[in-house]
Amino acid sequence: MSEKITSKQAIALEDQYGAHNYHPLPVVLSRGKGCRVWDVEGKEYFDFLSAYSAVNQGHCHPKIVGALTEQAQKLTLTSRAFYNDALGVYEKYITEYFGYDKVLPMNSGAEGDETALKLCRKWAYTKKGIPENEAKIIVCANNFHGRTITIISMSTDPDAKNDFGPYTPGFITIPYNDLPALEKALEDPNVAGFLVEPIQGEAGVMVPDEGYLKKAYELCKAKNVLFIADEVQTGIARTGKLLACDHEGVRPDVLILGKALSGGVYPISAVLADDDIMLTIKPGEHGSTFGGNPVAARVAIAALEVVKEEKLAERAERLGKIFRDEMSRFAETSDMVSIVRGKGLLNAVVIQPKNGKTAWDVCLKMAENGLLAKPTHDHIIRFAPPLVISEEELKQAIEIIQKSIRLFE
Ligand code: IF1
Repeated sequence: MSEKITSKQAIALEDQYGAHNYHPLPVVLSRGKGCRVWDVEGKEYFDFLSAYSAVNQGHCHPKIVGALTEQAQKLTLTSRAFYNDALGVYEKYITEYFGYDKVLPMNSGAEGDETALKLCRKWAYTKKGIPENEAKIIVCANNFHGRTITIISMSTDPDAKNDFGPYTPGFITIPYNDLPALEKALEDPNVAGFLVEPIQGEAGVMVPDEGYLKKAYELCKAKNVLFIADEVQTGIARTGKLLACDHEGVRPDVLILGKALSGGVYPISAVLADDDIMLTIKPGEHGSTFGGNPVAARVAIAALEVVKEEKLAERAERLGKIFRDEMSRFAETSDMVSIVRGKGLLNAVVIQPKNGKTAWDVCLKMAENGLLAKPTHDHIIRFAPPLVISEEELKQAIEIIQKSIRLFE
């Protein structure tokens, strides 16, 4: 039964019956199409969050939703105790698409990261010869890889981490975008992997120096250490290439994907690697009830096809330049916007509080004016529209952003 409720009622229900682990903008959405969403009162917005880059292909893409509904009427879940007629087709498709021998299907991004960590440890003991329980994985300060106990054990964010201990050992934290620190950490012979976001999303869209990923990859190779890329947020055309690592011609040893792998219609994640790594995990050693289910398989194929058919990487590259150009020009005459940065259509604007007004107030004002975005770390606003946005729509959206900021100046 879907009774019609007002925004006020919907917010009150979530507040009373839902855990208070989020603080959303006071907007209640009930419909989406392409780069736009509508609230329950019918007000229209540009969506500049894209569900944290899960709806790169646009809301409710007909081809992806079609794949979902068609498969959902035939067979939804078998578990991996049996074969199904969609999984192998998907596995062939995605491994050829990204150029790896094998894929391991999971559901959430966090599960993808967990899978990659387990895979790295398994490889460390069975291939690299690291003594049992001694393997270490290098991670970066200000990372975001999800919410599980092990993942928050790698975190340096007190909100994500505090009061959730004890933590999983086995991680070495180094600063992001710091090659000497990586080189030094790699001197430890028990290091098995280096886990990195090609652009740090939650940290505020931190783009590393040009050449960082390539050099980091080479340093890892020289020490027989796995280069593990978390492309859950940066992957699948968001940054102007299929993968953010493609900007530097780096092919990760282990690749983690999530979010847009389903175009936002279903939780789907995947870990890709070649046989010498992936086949270290044997039957019974890892898995998931839902991972690799037939609906996910059909949805992911459709979502990846859309990325190619609609040339979303090229669009993100071209439109991202327009966004940064326009916003950088605006920043020259604005006291509130200090920095504009990003790649493709993953961008952020750093806001200097003005007259007590912060990034949160700017986001509220933008919502009022018909554009949704979310602040991160009080002073940064991430701008990441669905990649199907047109140039004309992007320009309209930029106007809303600039007009909203001007109102505080
Ligand atoms: C939340 C940010 C985005 C991710 C990377 C793994 C995961 C994520 C690089 C885990 C998830 C999300 C989750 C969301 C907020 C969020 C986020 F603000 F924290 F940084 F996207 F921008 N690796 N990122 O970014 O994927 O298990 O959630 O499917 O509310 O926690 P998941």
